[in-house]
Amino acid sequence: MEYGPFSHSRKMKLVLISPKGPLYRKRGGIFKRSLRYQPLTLTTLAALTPKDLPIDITLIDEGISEIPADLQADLIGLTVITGTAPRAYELADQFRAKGIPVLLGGPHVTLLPEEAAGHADSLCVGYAEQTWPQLIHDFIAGNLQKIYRQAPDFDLSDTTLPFPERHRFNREDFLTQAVFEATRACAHNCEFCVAPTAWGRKQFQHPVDWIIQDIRQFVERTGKRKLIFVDLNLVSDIGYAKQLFTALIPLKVQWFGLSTVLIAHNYELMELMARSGCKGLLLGLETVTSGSLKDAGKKFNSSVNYKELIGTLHKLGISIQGCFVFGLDHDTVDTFDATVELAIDAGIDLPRFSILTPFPATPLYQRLEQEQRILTKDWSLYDAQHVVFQPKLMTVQELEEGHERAWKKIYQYNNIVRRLWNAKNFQPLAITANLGYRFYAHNLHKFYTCDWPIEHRPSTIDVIKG
Ligand code: B12
Ligand code: SF4
Repeated sequence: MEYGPFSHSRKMKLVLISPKGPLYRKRGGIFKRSLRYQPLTLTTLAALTPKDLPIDITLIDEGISEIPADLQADLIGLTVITGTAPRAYELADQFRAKGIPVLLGGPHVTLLPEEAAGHADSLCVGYAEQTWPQLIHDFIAGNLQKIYRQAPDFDLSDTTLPFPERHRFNREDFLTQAVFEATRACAHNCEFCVAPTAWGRKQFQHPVDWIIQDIRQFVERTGKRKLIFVDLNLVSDIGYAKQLFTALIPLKVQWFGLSTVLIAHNYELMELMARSGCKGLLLGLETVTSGSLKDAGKKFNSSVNYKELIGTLHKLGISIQGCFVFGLDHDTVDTFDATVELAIDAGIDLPRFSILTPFPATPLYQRLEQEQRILTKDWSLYDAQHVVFQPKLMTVQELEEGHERAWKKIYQYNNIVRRLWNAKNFQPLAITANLGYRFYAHNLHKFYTCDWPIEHRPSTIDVIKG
């Protein structure tokens, strides 16, 4: 559909939506509203919207609130990850049928623009810091292009970039508003990871002064000093990480973030991290199976003794959310119990298990497709909790059941106690978080039930026989 120039006789109504994901497919969702943290994507896009134009912006996180049936909008933007793509397309088709132009952006659109194009008036591929203001100007001028692509030389070094407009959401609706991002993308190249495929391996870094100013203003406005960094790998560039951590010290904040286990090789950095206020780290431990790390293109993890690293971080006052993935090519039915044992023995404060997911366009997806092991392209099942490919040394059923069993076992009361005892972590926050995850573990099957009966899914033997 073609759209003419936007009339300036009234304010333009722009609505930005984060569609609900698989976790929320069941009415009410698995988590209470207050257990979700505020999405940074929408507040970032709101901030980037040109301020010289009369635009009224509404943000909707469908994970916590319904989209009004009578939603009025001149333009709607949807952010799309693979698991939410079917829902995003459904919404986009409905809005377009009512004559409202729709824009799609986000990781899934960046991975599969040709597919997304069938559901949108325009696409934003890659990061939108430069393209979004242009897109809005073009729309108002009646000159909307079909696709806006991140320029090859794009980076985040512009010190005049606006800070995310977190205040646009109701603070009470979220566990926290204190969501920050200093860097994007990661220098590594793990076979299953979306980041290198979608955005390349370049280091995208906001200037340290920029992120510090964003945090300072937030602390002054809200009085809150507990922050989350959503950066995929905060220590991807050690020089940058050191500058950032040093600059955080005077702010006296406490923060939680993500890192690779390679931090084990740099005690000075771990110590600086702790002094800067780090209280929790999410570590991609991935697997205990020898051979699987190589399968995942993550051999660098094998240089680290997980138990020692976790012990060191605990001594520095840093709790660990340890993430494991099941279904790599060397994994067998024995992998589940072995992983649970390691998590208990190492005293991982909060273990998380996912099922290996070949997100489209990643090297893993391409390899499995070549090996004819992709079992479904129903993207709503690409949520890291369903088996969508044929595992090598297990059946689909064994992988799905083993994953669920591992969740239940690691969050049995006795195992929570053993882990936290080994971690010497008796803080109320750790206990509450474990009880929350215990609830999740025991309800996993209810919330992730899919319409693909397990008895109809192929087994290893079927697939190998072809
Ligand atoms: C924070 C986060 C979450 C939060 C999200 C909730 C929240 N309230 O924030 C939580 C922890 C709940 C989460 C959960 C999951 N996540 Co997540 N998450 C992230 C993370 C780390 C940061 C996202 C973010 O805020 N970035 C900052 C913003 C500013 O960047 P951005 O979103 O990319 O947006 C920019 C551009 O992409 C573009 N853009 C984005 N959308 C749009 C829309 C329009 C219209 C336009 C114009 C532009 C545009 O403009 C922005 C500015 O440049 C990303 C990794 C990453 N760094 O991107 C993974 C990531 C998005 N998650 C991922 C996954 C897989 C999941 C889970 C399935 C994992 C799981 N095991 O459960 C679940 C599914 C959740 C669901 N909805 O169903 C994958 C998505 C892969 C894919 N192809 O789908 C990512 C990319 C991580 C990865 N490396 O694989 N996640
Ligand atoms: S280290 Fe983490 S963020 Fe980086 S490519 Fe590997 S999985 Fe992705």
